[in-house]
Amino acid sequence: MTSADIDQIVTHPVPERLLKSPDFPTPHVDSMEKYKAMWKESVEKPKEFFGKLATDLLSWSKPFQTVTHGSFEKGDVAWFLEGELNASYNCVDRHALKTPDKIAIIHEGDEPDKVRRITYGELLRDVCRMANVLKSLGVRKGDNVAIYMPMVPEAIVGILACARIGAIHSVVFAGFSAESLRDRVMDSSARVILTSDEGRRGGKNIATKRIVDDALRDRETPVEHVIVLRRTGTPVPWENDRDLWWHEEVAKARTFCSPEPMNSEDPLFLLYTSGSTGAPKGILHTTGGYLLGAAATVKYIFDYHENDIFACMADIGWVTGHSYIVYGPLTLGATTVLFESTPTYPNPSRFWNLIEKHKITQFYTAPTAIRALRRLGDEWVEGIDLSSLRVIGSVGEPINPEAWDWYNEKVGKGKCAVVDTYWQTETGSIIVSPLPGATPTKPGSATFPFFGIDPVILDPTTGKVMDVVDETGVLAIRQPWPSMARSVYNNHSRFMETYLSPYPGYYFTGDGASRDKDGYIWIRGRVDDVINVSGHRLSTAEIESALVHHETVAEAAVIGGFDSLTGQCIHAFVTLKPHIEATEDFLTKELTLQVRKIIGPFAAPKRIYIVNDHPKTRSGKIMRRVLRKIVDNEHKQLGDISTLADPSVVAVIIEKVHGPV
Ligand code: 6R9
Repeated sequence: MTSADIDQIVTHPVPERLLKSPDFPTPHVDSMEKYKAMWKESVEKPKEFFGKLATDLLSWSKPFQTVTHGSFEKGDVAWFLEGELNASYNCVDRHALKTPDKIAIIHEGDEPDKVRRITYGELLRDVCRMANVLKSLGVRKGDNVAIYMPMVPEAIVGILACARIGAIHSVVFAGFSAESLRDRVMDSSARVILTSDEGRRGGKNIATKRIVDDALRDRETPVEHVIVLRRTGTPVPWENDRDLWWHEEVAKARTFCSPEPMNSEDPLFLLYTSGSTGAPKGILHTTGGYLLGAAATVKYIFDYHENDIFACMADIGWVTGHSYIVYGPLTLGATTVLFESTPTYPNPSRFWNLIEKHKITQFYTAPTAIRALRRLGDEWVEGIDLSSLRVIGSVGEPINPEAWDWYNEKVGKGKCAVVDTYWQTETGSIIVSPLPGATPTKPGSATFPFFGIDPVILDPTTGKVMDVVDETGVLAIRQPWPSMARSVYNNHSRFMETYLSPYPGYYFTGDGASRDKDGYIWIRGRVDDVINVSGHRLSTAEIESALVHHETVAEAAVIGGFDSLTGQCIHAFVTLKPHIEATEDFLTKELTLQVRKIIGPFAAPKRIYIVNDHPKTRSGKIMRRVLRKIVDNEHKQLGDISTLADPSVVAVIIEKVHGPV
């Protein structure tokens, strides 16, 4: 969007209904003045602000003395230093003790009539049992456990059981291939994997256990045990000295396990994510700060009140699932919805029926789902009672104003707060977003920083703060906040190089952004080699490496092109080794399979072009910028290509992509 486009955008005031209706609770922050005052205090007096918030929202078994310590320069950020707490105690016990019969999890199964409701009392027993199973297998504080599971309540039980005994969980999205799973298991030295016989999604069975078996086959791995949940009952191969049935093990276990007191800075989990270069990074989050960020954002950004039904549609394999299905809502004692299916199964009314059936108050999904449902037609959302909703959220990629308007009008009926929430795996929780009762919104803008976040837009070359309206620079954060990642697992120097060294004194997000004349922040997408397909974060380097692993491929260049449904899509340009005799059709199929096998189905390129050569500089660097312009139909404005070693390559590639001119 250009600045002229931004000027056309209509500003939406806070919906009257949220502020005035006797049927709704008063928002926690109900005016822009209040937000501004709170934000100012949070960045100017973080010790007071977060010290109080951490005492209000979390239960500590030993109080902290020092609220915040360390700096970006030194890379030694720490929060609530001497404090001790346990995340599972905060998410389960304290609510189970007070309101054991309150529903903690509503599980909406793949088939709409399969609903399970789990109370806090039941959750406590289940978590304790699993924690005891892990202990009986020798898992101790600081050990790693991998979780490769479908969207079933036991996945949450597994996560919280790890947290209870101080084991570090590493959830791997169940769409990742065996090879990706193996890489993550090896990097994190996981001793145990939690999985299921199969998963169910959109009416289909997914062979979860088989992928785990493949990941562990023929290699020395650190994995001693695989605990298998029976989800579908389909028979699966079994390794007697390694595999254990979940139901058999928990049946033997005691129903109480005391929570391990953890230092605020003890690791809570790892979550692997893609960056511009190299292998995926195990982003490390610690206990106190992370939990506070997750809980505080549910409270303020989703304006959570007791008795709300909170529904986040993400997968638990992504950070959004961690913070907004599990840790945020459960820390506050909320009822959280766990959705096993897809937005279109058995038909495109599924989300809306879900809201109506469970009287959901906060609903959180991704722009790609909103765009897909909008395309399928309004009839799927009309006539369904969505009046329980107060806040509807979007996350994962920039939301285009058309999709925002549709979401606001058709789903929110113009009466809900729409929160476009910007954040990352590394930030732990939302860092830029409107607040429902306070912020007038502009479709496409994530608006203003959350408490404790002091964002700046830097000139990418000089690293100086840009105080210019509507000019895009790189988004950086000026001071530490509680839920930021502390490190990359076993690779702190990579953490420093990626986030803290590029612009000394700042945390670098990797996203481009601008501010408009009213101070609203507009996120412009990644400035590095990360591609965002349907909100899934992929690195060009990873896909290229999967392609060149194929025996026919000499070199590969991968770029993100524009896609009206998925935001971006993957285009791969591949050169072959000499004397390859296969047809293009055969090869493109082969190479697609190759990427699916090495990374996972969601990383498959939309188009693969077999080319004779890449546009390269004289020093041999592939100019991806040129490929990007060709794919996005901007090859008339290629800019300066005089540095290319062989400019004639460009015409050949244009013809390949767009056909003969
Ligand atoms: C939470 C999550 C992070 C990247 C991030 C940015 C993009 C996320 C966004 C958004 C524009 C939003 N992103 N939310 N861009 N507006 N509201 O998605 O984490 O998977 O680590 O991806 O996603 O590019 O840098 P993660």
